[in-house]
Formats: sequence, C-alpha cells, structure tokens
Amino acid sequence: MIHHLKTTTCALTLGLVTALSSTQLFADQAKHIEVSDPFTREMPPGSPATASFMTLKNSSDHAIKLVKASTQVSKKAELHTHINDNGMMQMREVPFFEIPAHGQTQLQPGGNHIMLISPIQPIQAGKTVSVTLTFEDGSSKNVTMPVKSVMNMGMKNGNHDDHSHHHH
Ligand SMILES: [Cu+2]
Repeated sequence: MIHHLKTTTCALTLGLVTALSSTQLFADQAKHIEVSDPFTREMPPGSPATASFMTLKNSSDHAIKLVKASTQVSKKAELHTHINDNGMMQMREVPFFEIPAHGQTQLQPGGNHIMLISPIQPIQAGKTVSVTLTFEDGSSKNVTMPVKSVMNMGMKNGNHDDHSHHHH
C-alpha cells in the first residue's frame, strides 16, 4: 500500500516536471527569433501586391516555424516561396517558413517572401510598414521596416528583378 502511494506520487511529480519544462521551452518562440535587415519593396505602379523581406535568426535548440504574417497596410499577407517550374519561376503560398535551430532563414527577392496583397494605401519608398509575424506556438513579433524602391534594390543585389507580381 505504501509502496503503491509512493509510485503514484512519483509519477505525478514526473508528469508535472515534464509539462513545465516543455512549456518553458516552447512558450515563446518569438523571443528566440531575431529579425535583421527587414524591408518592403516599393509597390510598382499599378501592381496589386508587393513583398517584404528579412533575415530570421533562431537562437534556440529547436526549429521554429513562422506560420502567419499579418499587417494593416494590405488586405492580405501570405507566406510565399518561388519554385522553378520547368524554367519558369512561379510563386506559391506555403503554410510556414521553418527557421532551423541555431540557424537562419532568409526572405529575399526570388526566394521566400511575405506577400502583401491588395495594399490599402500606396506603399512608397520612405514610408514604413509593420508586419506581425506569428509562430507555431502562437507567440508573435512585430517588425517595422522601411519601404525601399525597386531600383535601389536591384542595384544593391546586382541582378535583375524577375519577381513580377503583375501576372498573378
Ligand atoms: Cu509572392
């Protein structure tokens, strides 16, 4: 009888410790993500959408998934990637961007990006744009970034910009 009680207590304690430590590990993924060099591309005239780019660094021991982006500046924000479909670069919506443990994921022209669809106001160079990033555990991070013109960006990257949003 005594032995049985001890076992039960022990099991309960173990269960509690496990629950606590996993809560601590996963409670705030946003705190483990560092955002650097964020910017939004200036909306080309007549374009229905533009895109935000940044580098996401993960300082934790676990891969973290960015599952959602939201903003006040456009009606919709989607996570997009580019795929090479028989030599044609095409954009696809993806359910998440994964940032590896102690690694980084780059959102950049021609690759992963946050698509801002149907801007509510013109997104022009010199303005700032705020995007809220939500991670798998529900924690979130607000990123405020400058809007940069397409021309400056092309010169900085030294390649032509094939990231056209005119033909969605
Ligand atoms: Cu896109």
